[in-house]
Amino acid sequence: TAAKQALVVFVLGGPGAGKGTQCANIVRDYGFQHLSAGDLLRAEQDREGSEFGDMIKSYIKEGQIVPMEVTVQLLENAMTGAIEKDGSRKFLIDGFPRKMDQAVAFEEKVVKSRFTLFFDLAEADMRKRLLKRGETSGRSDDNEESITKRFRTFVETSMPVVEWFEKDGRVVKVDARKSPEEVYEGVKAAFEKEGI
Ligand code: UP5
Ligand code: MG
Repeated sequence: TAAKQALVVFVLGGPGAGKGTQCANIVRDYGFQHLSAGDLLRAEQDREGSEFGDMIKSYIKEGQIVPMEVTVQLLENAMTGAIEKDGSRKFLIDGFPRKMDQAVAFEEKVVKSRFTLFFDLAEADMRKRLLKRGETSGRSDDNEESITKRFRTFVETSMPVVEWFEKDGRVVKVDARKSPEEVYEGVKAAFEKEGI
């Protein structure tokens, strides 16, 4: 597919680590397209006539990873759409891959990522951010019970993906504890290190 020629950076980190917030900065300054797997799944969940709506809804509330066929297809469609529409070739893929099978399938079927930008933050801080956002976000998974489940999935299922990329020398970690502006300084340093 056309996506084979794309430059892909995976953006990972625990729930609420600040992936979406920092992706907006990168889009503004580096001309990347931002594709959030979670946003694509939430849009598919709400799309009239989707055969996956109910399934996605329950996976998200339970903090589980939606079967990869669905997510990989949504991402591939979004990439090809953007490439056809305006010739985009640089993509930030936010919140994906978060399970080993997705990582392997995407890199085999779609394109190999250049590197993974990883936002490092302690669970207590992530929880605080998510509960605060939950006051207004309307997200079905921004509540104590779902947050706890999301953390468990992150540790058990998603961290192994990061460790696997790390063994391959393709992870750059950014300290996500400070203010958004300070965290972004770390992001810029990471992009510089990667020659982007
Ligand atoms: N905030 C941000 N930066 C801050 C800072 N430096 N200091 C203080 N506050 C900061 O930020 C979270 C909140 O913190 C915001 O209120 C922000 O203002 C503040 P945000 O940038 O939104 O963090 P992010 O890491 O994007 O958090 P998000 O909740 O989106 O992460 P998740 O990874 O949990 O959510 P996602 O949407 O990626 O996935 C949701 C669910 O979809 C998953 O649990 C799963 O069920 C499903 N999913 C799949 O099944 N498969 C996939 O491949 C992907 C998702
Ligand atoms: Mg997000």
